[in-house]
Amino acid sequence: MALRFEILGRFNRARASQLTLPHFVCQTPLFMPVGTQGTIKGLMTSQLEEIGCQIILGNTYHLALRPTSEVIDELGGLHKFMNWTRALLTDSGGFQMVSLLHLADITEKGVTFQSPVDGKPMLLTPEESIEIQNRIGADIIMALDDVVRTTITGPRIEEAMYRTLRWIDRCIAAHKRPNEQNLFGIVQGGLDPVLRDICVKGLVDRNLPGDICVKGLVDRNLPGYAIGGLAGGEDKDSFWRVVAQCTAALPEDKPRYVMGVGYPLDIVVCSALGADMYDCVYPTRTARFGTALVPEGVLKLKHRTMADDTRPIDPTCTCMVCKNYTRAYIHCLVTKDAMGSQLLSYHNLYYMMKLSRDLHSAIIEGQFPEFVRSFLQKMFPKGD
Ligand code: PRF
Ligand code: ZN
Repeated sequence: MALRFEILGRFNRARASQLTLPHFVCQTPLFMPVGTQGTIKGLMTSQLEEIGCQIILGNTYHLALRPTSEVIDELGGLHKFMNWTRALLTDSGGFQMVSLLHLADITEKGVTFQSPVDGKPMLLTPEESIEIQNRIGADIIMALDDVVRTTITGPRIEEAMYRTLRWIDRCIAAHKRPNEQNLFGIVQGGLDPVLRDICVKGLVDRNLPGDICVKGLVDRNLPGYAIGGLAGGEDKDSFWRVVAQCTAALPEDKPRYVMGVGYPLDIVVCSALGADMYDCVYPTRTARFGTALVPEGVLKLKHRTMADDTRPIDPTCTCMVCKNYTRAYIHCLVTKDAMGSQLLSYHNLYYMMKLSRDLHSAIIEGQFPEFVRSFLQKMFPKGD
């Protein structure tokens, strides 16, 4: 196994851990910024280090189209290609195809889609997704899963959950680098507690191939688990209920990753429920639309009241942007110059990394309830 997961502190169900990956030692709870094309839009890797990013995401689907996994492999892997020495995680590609290309079609073989490059039909199988991810070389790779919207109902949800379980076996069999890369399984099952339960149990039963497994002595289970299929428009109550159910059923000694979650409030709640890792385009995407994340919620830099505001984005923030620039300056740049979204992305990721660090230390220091109370108080001062 290419991972060590040590729990350093707990508060009820919340955990703070040290996650040792081949390229970096990470502290959880942890937000992972998303870089689709081998970059976090607008930021250099040296800035990501400065911000405190520990692990970032790449997408198999985007990287496989351009520059292609063969090119990345030839150039020495994604770490070298993008000049990033810390940890990387790649998503398997199916979710991106289904969410971006509505033409994607899922069969038992895999996900079929029309290539955006030349319009030809292409098929991504579980084996191919893993082969590509083995070539890209990230520290954590994700199983190909069958993702359906949580807002649909009917037999399709059950079909997708069982298919995800069948595909994990094909992913495990195809994985050629289990000592260098960690394959995470993904829990599906929509909002149905029975389906979620079957999926968690099914994944926990899966073993990586290896030497004779003496029960209790050699751990051949998957190195980590993700909770998928959420953050797609379901109500918060259902979302938190599924996360609570899955975290309660997943093994204590493995990292738990809630996919596609990136609102600060959701990260705080999911961490209280025992989740450890998160990813989302939200902080960087919202930055490109002129929105900054602040303890009170969000600050819209496009708003005309910003035009002569000489304060930093967040007077309590210690980031490079808040130390050096005014709201008035960013207001002036936003939508007119790329520098506007770069400065906002920098601040927003700094905010997410500080939130991760604060959660980690609050749990370790036994101050988690106080931290949550103060976080909620700032975000909802009227108590609503
Ligand atoms: N599966 C995969 N990637 C994902 C998700 C998922 O369910 C989500 C949740 N909607 C975000 N990214 N493979
Ligand atoms: Zn700042």
